[in-house]
Amino acid sequence: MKIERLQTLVTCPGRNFVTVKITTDQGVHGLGDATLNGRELAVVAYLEEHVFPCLVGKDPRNIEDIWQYLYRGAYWRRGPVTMTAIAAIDMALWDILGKLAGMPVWRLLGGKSRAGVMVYGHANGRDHAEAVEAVQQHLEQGYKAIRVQSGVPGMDKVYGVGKTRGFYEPAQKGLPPEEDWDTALYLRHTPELFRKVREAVGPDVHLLHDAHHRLTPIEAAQLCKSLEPWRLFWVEDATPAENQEAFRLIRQHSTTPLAVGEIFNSIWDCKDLIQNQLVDYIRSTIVHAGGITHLRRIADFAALHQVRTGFHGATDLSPVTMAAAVNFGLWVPNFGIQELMPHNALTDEVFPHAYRFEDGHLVMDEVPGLGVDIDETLAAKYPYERAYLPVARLRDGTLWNW
Ligand code: CS2
Ligand code: MG
Repeated sequence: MKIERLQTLVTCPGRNFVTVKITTDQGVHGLGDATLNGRELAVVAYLEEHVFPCLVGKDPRNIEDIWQYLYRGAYWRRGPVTMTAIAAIDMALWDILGKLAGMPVWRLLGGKSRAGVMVYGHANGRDHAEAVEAVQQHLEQGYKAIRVQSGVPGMDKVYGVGKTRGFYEPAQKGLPPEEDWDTALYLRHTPELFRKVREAVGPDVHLLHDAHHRLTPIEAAQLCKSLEPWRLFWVEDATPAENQEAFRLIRQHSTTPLAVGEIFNSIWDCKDLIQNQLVDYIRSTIVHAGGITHLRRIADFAALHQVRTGFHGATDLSPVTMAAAVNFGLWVPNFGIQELMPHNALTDEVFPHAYRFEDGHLVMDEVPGLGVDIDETLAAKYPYERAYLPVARLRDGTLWNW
């Protein structure tokens, strides 16, 4: 059996997605997500110009060898573009293998460890009252875990709060929008948000929050300590993680659980965080961290240190990644939680899939492969439109972490 054709399918049903389609000489095809929000065409070029020519004729069942070939063979290792490209190929090969075996990928990985994958939804509001209301709406929809973000008086835009109620898509067409950030205001108002939410929902609902890389280590320690009375499930991206050691300072001041990793692209980005117990959940995703093959290594390493998975699941990860994440989440023994920002209806139409939301979890029918496909005719109706994530500046104009 040989790889006969490799394609990138770029579509924009409300936001850009890049999908790899690999077809074998026996007509079996597999899909992989190659979407890197704001840098989509860099991955397309990496795949089409440098990866695809090397893979034609290879046996698609040799997933590990192809992974090593793309990782070591490039000479230049790691980075979001490279590891997203490798991830897309890897996902597509697992999809093909499942179809050949007549099994879902979760069964190839080792079968089900749970019936469904607990997810957390995004409740956000322009002020605390709207945020509390959004949390209650998510409870009515059946969510057991809810991320809560709100506006901050004195700041016109804050991460995680959409212009319109509910749906929040950070990438915007045109050049990167610029947003202000004021850490002091955020630190002053966030504990009060969670006092109100906890008061409204009681002790049993899992509440999460994303600080989105905005704080210095000591500011992150202050935030996490101030949130302890409201017993969060986690605070995410409390401080930028290039310096993994920075999390030790947070740990010295707070027992609020920590999650990090959605922008990581290899085990090397999180090795020290995991082995030193500096985090509780690892958020690296299948689409940005080298695919199922590499995420399996990260998850197994994390399991040795009682760190659990908490994979990223924003709208800029396509239903192909979400299908792979549900397969992975059904199997992985040290599962923690899966993020779910539902895609818009058109995206779900472009990418028909077998996972569905049920009682706060994602469940999946037993279908061969990843359980997702792409309607190429419909996808072609929505061409790529350049879009960027915003940038943030402090009040004095300093370029900061968005
Ligand atoms: C966020 C993401 O979902 C999250 O936790 O951090 O929405 C992130 O801002 C986007 O995925 C960036 O593309
Ligand atoms: Mg995040």
